[in-house]
Amino acid sequence: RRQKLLRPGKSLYRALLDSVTSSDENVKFQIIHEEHKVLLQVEICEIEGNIFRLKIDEASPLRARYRVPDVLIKEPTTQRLFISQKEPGILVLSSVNEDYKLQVAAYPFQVELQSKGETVLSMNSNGLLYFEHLQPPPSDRKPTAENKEAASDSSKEKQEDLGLWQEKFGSFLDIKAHGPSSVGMDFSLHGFDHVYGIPQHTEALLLKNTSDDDAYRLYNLDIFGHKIHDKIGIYGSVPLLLAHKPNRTTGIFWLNSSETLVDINTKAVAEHMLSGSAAETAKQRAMPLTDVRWMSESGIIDVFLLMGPTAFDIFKQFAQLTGTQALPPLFSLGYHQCRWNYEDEQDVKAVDAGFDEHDIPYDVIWLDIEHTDGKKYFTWDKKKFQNPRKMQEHLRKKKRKLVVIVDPHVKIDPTYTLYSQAKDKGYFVKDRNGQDFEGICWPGSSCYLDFTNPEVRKWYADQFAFKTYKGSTNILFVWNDMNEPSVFKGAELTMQKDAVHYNNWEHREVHNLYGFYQQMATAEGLIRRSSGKERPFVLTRSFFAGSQKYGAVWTGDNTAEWGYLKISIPMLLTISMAGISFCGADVGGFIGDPEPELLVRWYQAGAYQPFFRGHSNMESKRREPWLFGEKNTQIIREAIRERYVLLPYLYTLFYRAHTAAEPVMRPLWIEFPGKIETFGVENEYMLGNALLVHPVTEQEAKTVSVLLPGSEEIWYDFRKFKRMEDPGTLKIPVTLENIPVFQRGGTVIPLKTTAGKSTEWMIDVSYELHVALDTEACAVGELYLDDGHSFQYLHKKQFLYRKFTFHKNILSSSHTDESGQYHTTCVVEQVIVLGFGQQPTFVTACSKDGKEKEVVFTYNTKTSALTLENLALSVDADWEICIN
Ligand code: MIG
Repeated sequence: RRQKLLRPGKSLYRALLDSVTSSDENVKFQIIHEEHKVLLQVEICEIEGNIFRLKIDEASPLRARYRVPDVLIKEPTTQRLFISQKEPGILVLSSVNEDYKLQVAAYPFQVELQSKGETVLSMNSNGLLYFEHLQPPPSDRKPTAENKEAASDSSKEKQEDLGLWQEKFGSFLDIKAHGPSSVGMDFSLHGFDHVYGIPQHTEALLLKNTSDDDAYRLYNLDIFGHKIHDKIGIYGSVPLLLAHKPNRTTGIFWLNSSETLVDINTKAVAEHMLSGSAAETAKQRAMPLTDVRWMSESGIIDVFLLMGPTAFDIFKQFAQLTGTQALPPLFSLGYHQCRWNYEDEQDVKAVDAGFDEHDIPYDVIWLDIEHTDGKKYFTWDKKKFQNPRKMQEHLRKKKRKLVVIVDPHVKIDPTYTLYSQAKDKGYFVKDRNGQDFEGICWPGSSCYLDFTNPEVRKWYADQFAFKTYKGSTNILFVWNDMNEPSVFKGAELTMQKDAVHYNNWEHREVHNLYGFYQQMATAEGLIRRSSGKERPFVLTRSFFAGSQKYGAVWTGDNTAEWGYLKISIPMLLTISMAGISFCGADVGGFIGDPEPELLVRWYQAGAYQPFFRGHSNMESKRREPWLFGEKNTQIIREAIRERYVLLPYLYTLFYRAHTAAEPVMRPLWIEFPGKIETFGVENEYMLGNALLVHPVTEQEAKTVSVLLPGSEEIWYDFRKFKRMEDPGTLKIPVTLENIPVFQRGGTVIPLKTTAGKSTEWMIDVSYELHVALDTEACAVGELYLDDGHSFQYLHKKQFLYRKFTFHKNILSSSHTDESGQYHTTCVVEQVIVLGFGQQPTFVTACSKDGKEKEVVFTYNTKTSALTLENLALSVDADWEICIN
């Protein structure tokens, strides 16, 4: 509210260019506010890989202001910026290669960033730089004339209205011990009118213009039954915004973990073009411009400008700062069966058996909060789960896993060891009076572990040790819920902002980091219980920038309605673009009961999304896939089997996300950055670069409109292999059997020839390659393979990273990365070449040792698909198939 009083206009900040100093690390200078005369310190640096960082803090704050720790994976490597011009009123900084220039105008203070002469973005051009310097509390001030006035009744009211030192939310009082400390700034993105990112909201892919009181809010909250098409903050936030135009993508990463609002305003502005001859008058044309205004409750201004220039460069730049997606254990890419709750050991056994009975693959069964003894996490309800180890041994024999929930609130109960230990050690968040903060959650009165404290995280990680966590085994993995944190009866159902954390930081500073830290500690615990050998799996509801390093996220409590299925696509795309590839939405919709058709459609969509879990609320009817009649069971079975067959491709995509920061699930525009018609598409998406998926999200749909982008592309029906008519928007007939999926010409997709009961049952199943030819009759693709669960791929280079190339009628298999070695007896059994011009006369396969054999093939003249059979070519060897 205070920041909003500052309207666009001339900034009152002046840069004091005499104060400029420069070093290898950065360029620093001060700026002063013309009215209240407080000095701010500005620091600008260039980071290797086309990234610029701008920091603004008070030159001499009353006390240190919060700087977000632990999100950046390391101190970024800087490159020297040169002062290429310094005159009264202007300072120009150049990057080493002179590709980039930063123009700093002294008054009003503004910074403009140019790339090869093109202005990409400017800062404070609307004069919305806002920085509340810390002040002594009113009671400490000497009664000067000014303060006397401030103490007068009317202005005191005004101060309270604006919440400077305290604020009321209903019955909650937030006392701001350190007073007002809000920061903000505006950015203008030149030539851009498509902006994306800043999850998590139940909103469209393209960010919309905001109006007063309708900003995108980044504040992690547990909002049960949240609406769709809303900019309120839900469970997680990543303050990364992407802007795109045909020849460039740019990113703004606003590193601040306090409550943050983002205003967006896209408009057309007149651009003056000077024409060649002086005689001609200047012409005007309309240019798009997007203004983005960030406002945070506290902390400092610390912003990273990611200069791309491509979307994939942005993903790399963001990963360079915050890390890449952790490589998931293979089982976690299978199907997960969850419910609040699977009641007891018999229930677990019965559901597990149900999957076998109905011949549906699945990897993991989940236990929600009711499995515990009175919501005391790390314990078991002794009646319902008398022998959790035995239950896990049973699942282990079936080659399946168990995930249990572990929430961050701790029941106040002196007989509960977790509580009494944490209490003794002082590991809980405190209230403003220094007592342990108490809130209500599932167990009743609870305290909240202070995960911002590294010592608490270490201790927490140790709780996952097998000997400490009684009844746990190495097939048990973890789900962190309620970690916004959720506090029943708290303001907005979360922790008071004036609660106090480690090092005396108020909760308001760290709020959006709370879940990030819990998942970090949990993942560390799972790694440590295996002595560093095994990859963890941890699902979290709350997240922040960098959460990708610790596991998976899901979109929380969605509702079993068509609109929620539809919105899940842009929501997952937005989370994916923000670095978190391993994401999913509850299949079926958590709240309520989906009609069978909706459930079927949700399975079909989920099967082609990164994290694939069916889940349902306590009040919802049971929803195991076989409860909706034989026909629906059959269709769901088919959807899940398609997922399992596709796992080699999906796992390879995750390896790319892990090593090269490429999102697994991607909006069309990042694959077709020059095609404007793709920029707003959110009803279909790419899975990797090879598959285009168009979920059906309308009831009783008979057809869907599919955009197959790229005039020079060829697209194939993924199941029927036939080439689609020319690209463009096609009306595709659909039945309930499946959803439209297409393979892009020029790609090779590795698949398994058949699905098994779980991923572990499929280790030896042979492979099949789908080679889809482009206009040049070429294709390339990859396969990544390792043991699927350990860190040996990293420490011992035990992996296979293969490349398949189709060129001049020869399909060859070779190394992508020779440093990796992994032995497998698996073979490529079958190859299907899509879009093959004519019936071949003969086909031979030769291995590198010169052995040649003839290959059996069939050619379908209708679809132009050539199928090569009984190949038995080793996955880990080089070979060639020649088609004549
Ligand atoms: O609001 O643990 O989003 O997946 O089943 C209820 C019970 C608390 C919220 C999670 C949901 C989970 C449920 N939890």
